[in-house]
Amino acid sequence: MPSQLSHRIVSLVAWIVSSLLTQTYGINESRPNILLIMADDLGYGDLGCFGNNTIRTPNIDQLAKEGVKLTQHIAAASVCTPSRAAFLTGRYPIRSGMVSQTKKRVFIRTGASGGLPENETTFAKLLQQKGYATSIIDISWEKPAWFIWRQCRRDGLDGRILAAVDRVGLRNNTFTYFTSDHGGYLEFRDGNIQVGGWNGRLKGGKGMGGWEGGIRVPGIVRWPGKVAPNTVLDEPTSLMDIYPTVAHLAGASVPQDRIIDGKNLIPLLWKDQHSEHEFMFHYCGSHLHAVRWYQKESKYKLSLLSICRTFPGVCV
Ligand SMILES: [Ca+2]
Repeated sequence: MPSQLSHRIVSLVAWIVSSLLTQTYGINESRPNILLIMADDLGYGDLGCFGNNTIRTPNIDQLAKEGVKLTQHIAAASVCTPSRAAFLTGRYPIRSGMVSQTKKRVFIRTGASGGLPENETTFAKLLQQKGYATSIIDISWEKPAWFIWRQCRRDGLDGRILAAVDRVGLRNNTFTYFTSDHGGYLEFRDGNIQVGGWNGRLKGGKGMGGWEGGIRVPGIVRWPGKVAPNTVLDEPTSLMDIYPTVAHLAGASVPQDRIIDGKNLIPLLWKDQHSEHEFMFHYCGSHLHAVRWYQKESKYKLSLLSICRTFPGVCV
């Protein structure tokens, strides 16, 4: 394992975009609090509610039971930096320049030069303009980490965040979302033990932009009284969809001077209709590796390149 990766192999990032200070900010009570939880490198098969029968993840399983499980939820990239940039901006990372022409595809440290261009507008900025208070919590810890212990620990942290929402009586007025930034890192091992996540039946993993194991991730939405509990949604959705979705919830408009690739999830969650994503593009760095075409009852995926290595930062 590259030593520079060791400091943040496991992390859980929670964006708490909150209207907790409703009176202070004058936010209409019809606008929900927004809690976004992103796990790092969590594979499609790492959760009980997504088919794992070895690792206990009762808190996230309960969240799924109380909300909608997105089974075709796709990250815009198969490594951290471009995936998170797309999540924050609602745009494919190639539009903002958050992709690499070289084999190095991630920023390892926040102090590195570069980063998200200043003319990009994150969803946090949109919501702040509508009076929301925003916050981000980054929970990281060092490896060791026996994989099952790590996943249970991660689930426990998720549970504490969700319990805190309950404790202050905000469960029913909080839009809660859970996902991972990309698929599990299959080659990350501690001796003979695989510690980098499991992508279930999906082929490929972290670093593989054209294969499902690299880009399809767990997705869960809970909004009591607003979205039906214990529901499974098989329509194609993207992490980029969160951008227009939370903008809609806050009554904000998305920028009109640029293309937003995400689609508002609310119509899909509220009505029995099809995804607005007709095409989804799957890149490895700046190279297009696959295209997903979805037309109502028909689903196709064209794989353009199948040679990929999963080692982070390398894509051929
Ligand atoms: Ca990651």
